[in-house]
Formats: sequence, C-alpha cells, structure tokens
Amino acid sequence: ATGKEHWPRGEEEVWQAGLRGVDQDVPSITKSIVNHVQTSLARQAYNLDDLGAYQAAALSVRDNLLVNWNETQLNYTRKNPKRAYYLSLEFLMGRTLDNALLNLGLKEQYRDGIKKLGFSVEDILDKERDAALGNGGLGRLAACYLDSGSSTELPLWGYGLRYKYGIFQQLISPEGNQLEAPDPWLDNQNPWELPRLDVTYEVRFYGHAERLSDSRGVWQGGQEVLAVAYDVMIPGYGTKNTNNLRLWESKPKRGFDLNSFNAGNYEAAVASSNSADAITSVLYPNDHTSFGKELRLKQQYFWTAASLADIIRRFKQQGKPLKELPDFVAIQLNDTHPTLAIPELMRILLDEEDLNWEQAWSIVTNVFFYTNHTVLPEALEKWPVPLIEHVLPRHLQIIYDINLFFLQAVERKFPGDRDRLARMSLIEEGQPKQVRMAHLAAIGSRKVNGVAELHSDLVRTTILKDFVEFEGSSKYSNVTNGITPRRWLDQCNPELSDLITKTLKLDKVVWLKDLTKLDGLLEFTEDAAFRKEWAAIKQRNKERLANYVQTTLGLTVRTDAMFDVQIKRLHEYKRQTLNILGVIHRYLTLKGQSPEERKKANPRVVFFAGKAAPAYYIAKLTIRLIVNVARVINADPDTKDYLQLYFLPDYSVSLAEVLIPASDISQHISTAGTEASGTSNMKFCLNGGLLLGTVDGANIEIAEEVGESNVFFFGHLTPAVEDLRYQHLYHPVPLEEKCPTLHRVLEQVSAGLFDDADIYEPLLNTIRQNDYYLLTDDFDSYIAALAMVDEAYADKEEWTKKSIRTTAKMGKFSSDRAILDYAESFWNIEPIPVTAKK
Ligand code: B1H
Repeated sequence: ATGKEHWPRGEEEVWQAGLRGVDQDVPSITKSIVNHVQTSLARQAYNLDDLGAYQAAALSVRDNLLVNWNETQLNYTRKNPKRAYYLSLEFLMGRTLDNALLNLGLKEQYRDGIKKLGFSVEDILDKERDAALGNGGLGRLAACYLDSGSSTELPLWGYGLRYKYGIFQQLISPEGNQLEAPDPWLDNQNPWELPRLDVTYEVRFYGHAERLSDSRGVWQGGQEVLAVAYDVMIPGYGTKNTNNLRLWESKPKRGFDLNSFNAGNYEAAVASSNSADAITSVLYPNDHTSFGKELRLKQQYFWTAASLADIIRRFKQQGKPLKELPDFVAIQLNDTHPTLAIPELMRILLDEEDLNWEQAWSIVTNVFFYTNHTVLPEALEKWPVPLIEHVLPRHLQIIYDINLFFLQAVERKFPGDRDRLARMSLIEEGQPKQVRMAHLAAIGSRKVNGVAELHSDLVRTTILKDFVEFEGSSKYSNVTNGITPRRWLDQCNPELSDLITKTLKLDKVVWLKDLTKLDGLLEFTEDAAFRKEWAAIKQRNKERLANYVQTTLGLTVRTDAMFDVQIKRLHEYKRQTLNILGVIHRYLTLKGQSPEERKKANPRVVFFAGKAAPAYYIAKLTIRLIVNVARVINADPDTKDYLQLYFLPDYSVSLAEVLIPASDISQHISTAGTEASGTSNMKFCLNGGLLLGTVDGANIEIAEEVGESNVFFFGHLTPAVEDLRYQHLYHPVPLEEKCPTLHRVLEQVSAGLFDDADIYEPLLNTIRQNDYYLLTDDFDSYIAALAMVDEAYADKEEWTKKSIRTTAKMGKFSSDRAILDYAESFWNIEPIPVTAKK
C-alpha cells in the first residue's frame, strides 16, 4: 500500500508539509504577528497602534487554536463518541486573548515577542473588548463549563446566539442614575469567531398547523428565517483539545423579499428583512424576570431549532437509526430558556421522521437534562398560550399532547386528586392561560438538577415537589456549581498563582487541573515567611485596583484599609440595600464619635459594582443611593480616613478580574433560600478573600470546606423565612420598636442627608412595608457580623492564616469537578483526548 488511498487528493507529502502546525518559538511568533499586520490587517509597522497590535497578536494566536480545533474535531469524527451539548442563551465569555495564551502555554513566548516588536503585552490585552453575551452568574457559569469541558477533554459543544449587542454598557449620571448605552462589541471585528456561511438552517415562525393523525401533524406557511453558524474556539488548558461554541446569527432568507419588491411594496420587503435580523440583535438584560415578549420567544425557538437541526444532521451522518440518538447525544438545558427544544424534537421525530408517539417521547426523555437556576417565582418562565399558538402553532399542539398523556399518568397514580392535576399541569389556568416551562423541562428530561445542595433541596421540596412525588427522587439531583481556576486564579492573580506553584512544588498544570491539590497549602499557614509573601501579594492586588480606579475614574483610593466588595447584579433579593444601609450606619456611628474614639476604627474601603435591569426601578434607586452616599462620605473630613465608598460603573468580567484578587472580604448576603448558588463567592475565596454572608446557596458548602471559623455568617435561616414574611403581613411591628438602629438610618436618608429628601421613599418603603427580603429581621445580626470582621482584621497574622486556609480548601469548587460530575452521572460521556499531549 502506498498510503495514498487514504489521502483525499493530490500528493500527501505536499499536504503534510503544509499541515505541520504552527511553530511556537519566539522568532516564529514575531514573524507570524508581522505577517498578520502586513496581510490580514493590511497595515504597516510605522502606524501600528495598540489596537492593531492586539488584532495581529490575536490572529496569530488564533492560528494555533485553529490547528488544535481541527485536530480535535477530526478526532471526534473518527472516534464517534457520545457527545454532550450545552444549550445556553447566555455565554459571558469576557476577553479571550490572555486566556488562550495561558491555556496554550504560550504567554511567555508572546510576552517576549510582543516586547521585541515594541509593544507591551499588558497594554495589548487591555485593547480587547469583553464578549458580554450574558447577564450574570448563569451566563458566566456556561463560560466556565466550556473551559472545563475542553480542559477535561470532553466532547462538549456549546450552542448559543450571536447577539450583535451584548449586555448594555452602564453609565452613571451626575445625579447617580443608571443610564444604558448599547454594547457594539463586534465593531472592531472579532478575531475569535469563524463565520460558517455554509452551515445554515431555515427556521419557521407563524403559519398554520394541521393534525394528520393522533400524533402526526404538518406546519406550513408563515415566515422563514435563516440561521447562520459562527464558531468560537474553546481551548483546553494543558491539552490540545479545543471544543466549539456555535453561535447562531439570524438573517432574512432571501435578503430581500423579491415578491414584495415586484408588487411595488418596498417598505414591506425591507420590514420583513429587518424583522429577521432583529432576532439575534440584542441580549435581553433582565436577570430573574420573565417578561413574555414575542421577540424573546422567537430568540428561544430560533436558537433551539437551529441547534437541534445541527445536532441531528451530525448524528445522521453516522447512518444510525434515530432510536439510538440517546446513545450518542446528551443535551443540557441551561435553565428553561431552551425548553422549546423538547416539543421541537418531538415535532421532528413525529412529523419529519415518522416515529410514533412512544418512540419519540422515549428518545426525547433520554436526550435532555434540565438545570434549574432559581426558585424565585418572578423568574420562572411562563409563556401565554395565545402567543405560542401564534408564533409556533404546531408546538402548541404537541405541548397539549404531552400534557394530556402526562396528566393521564398522574391520574392513574393519584386517582381523583384534582388539585394535584391542576398544580402539575403544563398549562396554568388564567387570563390568558400560560405554559409552565419548568414543568415541561422537568417531565421532558432524563435528570433535573439544582446548582447547590440547599437549592436542589428547595427545588425538590417546593417548586417541583409534586414531580418528585410522582416520578421518584432519583431523577432530581444536585450538581454544585464551579468556576474555572484558570481564569479565576492563574489569569487574574498571576502572582498568587506563582506563589502557589512555588510552594506546592508542583507544575502549575498539575494543581490547576486537580484543584484539591491546593490543600497542600495548609501546612504553610504557620510559616511566617510564607504568610508575609501571601499578604504582600494581596496588598499589590489592592494597589492594582486602586490604580485602575485612579486611571479610569480619577479617584484616589487608599490601599492601607480593608477592601470590602459586593459585586453582582442589582436585585432586591441580593440585598445591596442591606449593605449600603450598613455603610450609612457605620458613617453615622463614626460621626457620633470623638476624633480620639474614631482612631480605634478599622479603616474600610467599600466597593460596589453591578448592573440593574433597565426597567427595575427599585434596583436603580439603590444604585442612586450608593452613588450619593459615596459622594457625601468621601467628602467628609471627619470620616474619610476611616470609611470610603465607591460604586464602580459598568461591571464586567474584566472588571471582576481586577476586583476579586484585591478583596479582603466580600459580601454574599441574599435572604436565606433566594440565591441558588452564587459563583463569585467561590472566586473571592479562591483568591484568599474571606466571605461575609448568609446561610444560603453555595456559601454553605464553602463554609463546610473551609470551616465555620473562617467565614462570617449572619442572618435567619431558610426555614424561618416563610414564617417571618407571614409575621410582616399579619403582625407587623413598627420599625422603631423592631429595629431602632435601622430606623435611625432610614430617618437620616428620608431627611435628605445624601440627596433630595423623599427621593428614596419608594426604596425605603419596601423595607418599612412588606420587607419581603427581611432586612428588618437581619439588620442587627448583619451589623454584629461586620463588627466581628473588624475585630478579626485587627489581627493581621491571624487574618492571613484564614485567607490561606480559605484558598487551600477551595478544591471542590473547580468547574472541572462540576463538569465531570455532569459527564459521569448524567451524560455518560468520556474524555476523548487528541493523541499528542503538549
Ligand atoms: C441565575 C438566572 C437567570 N438564576 C433568568 N437564574 C434570566 C434567570 O434573562 N433571564 O430571563 C437570566 C438569568 N440566573 C443564577 O445562576 C443564580 O441566581 C445564581 O445563584 C447561580 O449561581 C447562577 C448559576 O447557577
């Protein structure tokens, strides 16, 4: 044999010579960058700025990713393993260049090469815009899981939407109001995506559906829109495995509707092409609220239909019968946003593939897996029946059929229990009737999970209790969230990463891939020299943050104080209001003290950052309050040595990477039972920041790992919450009696100490009236916990020990652990390494 029969065409040696891969020594790197400047960018050395240098460096790094990506995909095609797909409407990726350099192990080579070309790698990295295709934790979790999927060599792809505009840019007006500006993140071109103009699918909306038999139907007419694939390479750490994130862009099917043009209806033709483009135009910025907007429903269907068509086309290339789909495909539904995939797969199997109902339903319920991310009632998705009927008439029929068979089965198990049927139905009665997406996701999936132990318990005992009783508890499980230690330690805190590597005497690839190795730091808590290095790194990270605030906002932050950080979406349940009222309490206390007394205070710098949904009035008022309290406090000569306050605008992944390593203490203070998990809590602790929090979400598991003596807990526990809310409604106690300290704080705000009097009344009234989030119940214990933090911080050596112990015990919270748990317990997929390891 010549070997030539395996070669598609031409001379193999000629091909192989070109396929050698990319050379990674410094001279080859600089050559490649210059080459991209000259050809890809068509620019010249003498007028190259930092942005151009970033683009050329990115294109050169991209060449490496492409080679690995191709090898990985070819390897999957050859080996044909079962694959998993992560369907998420949000992927909050942040920047890519630094992460790619670190995952490829090329950071130092590029640093040298870029320096030789007269640029600094840090300046260049700073030119990249964040890919901010997400709201908060849910979207960032999806990004961490992709990093871990590639790093653990799993055949895992992501599917999402290529929004033209990511999460809005937040501006703060001089009065302290949040303003929203669009985020045109693609304006400078995006070197990290590959348009796949040949990978397209047609997606139908509207039209009419007919039943052909009991289970089959046809759906015709309406509007067809084109989905175009854009592929984003996801490099693994310390491996060549590079997975794919496929994002769909919508475009009009024929560009312009020629019939309308010919009929002289120019405006209608342009309008229809506009409406197709609109589908992937903008990310919805509402965290934790379901609005029932038609365009959002169209986004959800457009994305699930294109993704399923793509998955099924790939499966069919193997020539296997569809009943084997669950042996080759697992699809994880990131919250209920992609739940339409369930009736869509039924439609494909029934109407296009001619399977009967039982065959189709058995395939569906073995392919899908559903993760719930919240039990807050306002976040549980419900779609009006008339809207689904209008946009997706065939899917409504299928949903009704699923419901019929489901309720018949419930009736057999619990005969005559009408209330139970009404509670469990996919359809909520009302004006209009609504489809309960969490119910559909639960019954259409093989497994259902929450994102931390407490949250998964709440899913089982509250929102899906009836389903556990009906289907048994083994289907309803937990996978505690995780974070990638590559971005959230090695990349954002390089000095700490180096110290850990040096101390553990391990190659950093080893501990970054088995984070439980951090445990080895414990024995160094008693080593004074090590503690000194540890504390010095924290100090330099605080200076790095202060420097950022100085250059971006022109404000001078003192770095010899404790840094106290709360950064997350603004929401009443997260209780930023509790924090700012605590700050005001501290301010009033300091004001009431003599200069001598004040000198005993622990100096504190408090940072807030986070966006409010544009229509969330109370959350925006909270921002305004923070900004105005900051203005007053920072200008007060009596207190400014002891208390400073900053609201950093336009929170993003990149800003988090500067804030998190600089924090001494961070706040995770949601009302017990409301924060499903939280993931920034894990990031702060991984970077040696201590945690001040409620007994909620993953805080509980963090405390289990690091020990309760190393965290600061306060507040009522979950089982008490319902009863306290009942008390508020039926036995209210006036605030001046119930919590005089808080009453005094509210009085000062009302009186106009920080802003016009009365501005904050709607916000304060949420506390004075229902107080649904229990600020009046938790305020005193919160203030007590803050005092314990001050006391603990006074003993710097002991504080540093706590900090080391915290980092050392964070191994559990690597997203590698989480993704391997999904792979083993749910998806039944295995690592498929690309043979040659680096
Ligand atoms: C989380 C959301 C969310 N839970 C609706 N739910 C959205 C719901 O645009 N929407 O309609 C967007 C987001 N996000 C968060 O998920 C939880 O609050 C966190 O506690 C958790 O850590 C995170 C990841 O599981």
